[in-house]
Amino acid sequence: MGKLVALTLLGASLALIGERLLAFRKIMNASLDIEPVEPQNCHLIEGLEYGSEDIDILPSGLAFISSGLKYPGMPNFAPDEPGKIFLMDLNEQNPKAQALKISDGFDKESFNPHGISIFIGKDHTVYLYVVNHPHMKSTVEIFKFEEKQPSLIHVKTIKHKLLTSVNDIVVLGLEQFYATRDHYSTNFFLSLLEMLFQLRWTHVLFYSPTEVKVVAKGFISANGITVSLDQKYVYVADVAAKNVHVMEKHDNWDLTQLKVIQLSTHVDNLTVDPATGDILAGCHPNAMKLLIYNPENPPGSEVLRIQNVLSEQPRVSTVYANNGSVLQGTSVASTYRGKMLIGTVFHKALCCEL
Ligand SMILES: [Ca+2]
Ligand SMILES: [Ca+2]
Repeated sequence: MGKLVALTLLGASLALIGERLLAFRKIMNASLDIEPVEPQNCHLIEGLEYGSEDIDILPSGLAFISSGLKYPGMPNFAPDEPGKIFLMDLNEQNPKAQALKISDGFDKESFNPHGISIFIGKDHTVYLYVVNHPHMKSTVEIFKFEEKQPSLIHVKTIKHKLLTSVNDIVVLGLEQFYATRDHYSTNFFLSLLEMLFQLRWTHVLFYSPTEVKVVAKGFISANGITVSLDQKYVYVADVAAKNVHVMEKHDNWDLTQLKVIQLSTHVDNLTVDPATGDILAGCHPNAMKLLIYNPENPPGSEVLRIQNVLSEQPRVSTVYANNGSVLQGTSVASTYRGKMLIGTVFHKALCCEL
């Protein structure tokens, strides 16, 4: 009798896992064809061969790019190379990417940069905040940007027990930021189960030296985060739920959800077009191909523009789409004066005219 029960339970578990795997393939858009969309004059950026996961651009047109992310389950073609931050001047006719020198006293060997966010101080000092995963932990590194001899001076490492599995940040004060957590479990296989069963266990955190708190919950995998031009609204991408949450920011830093913009693609990092306030979303149209990487059939790329974010019916349009023949695994797109810089998790970066 015991064996019968065990067999029944085993059969039921296998059936459940089988059903979940089929559902998961569907959720991950495993067999999706991509209609190409290409703006004018796109060219690949030299020097950014191993990813350009997140991009943030100064009002002057200088772009910071995080490169070389090592992330469990994702391909990485330079596993022994430390990550870097690159700089590009988008005012140049043919902008090139240059790796920024980082000051001594910071462990560059274990640098594993992920989401980034610029903060400009009252005295116009430029700071770059970087989500770092040294030895697969999560910290937030604060760097001061020296423009004359372009370099990053390491200012501080922020660690906190709640700063776990951090994906992206948006900085709104000298040491005040929102951070997304992309997995609840720190074990890779358990975190895959979270995705498989679509568990809404991740959140957005507010960090300051005096207060650290969860300000929004219920995401399957909270990923990119950014703020509206007037800093009244915070936009959060849930990569596994394929949507963007529009949240209202309150004086005590709490967030309340205004709406969810449902998409049909896996949304990674978000930026805001400084000219229009539109959201630009770097997306993974067929995320299954990211997890099971095959160079013969690589993951594609997609960039969406979301206009009239606060209106009843925001307008969503595709500004870039490629099946992976040019660009694989888009994670971000950021604009400056008619130029769009598109970054990827582990592949190259592309600059296009809009
Ligand atoms: Ca970011
Ligand atoms: Ca991300």
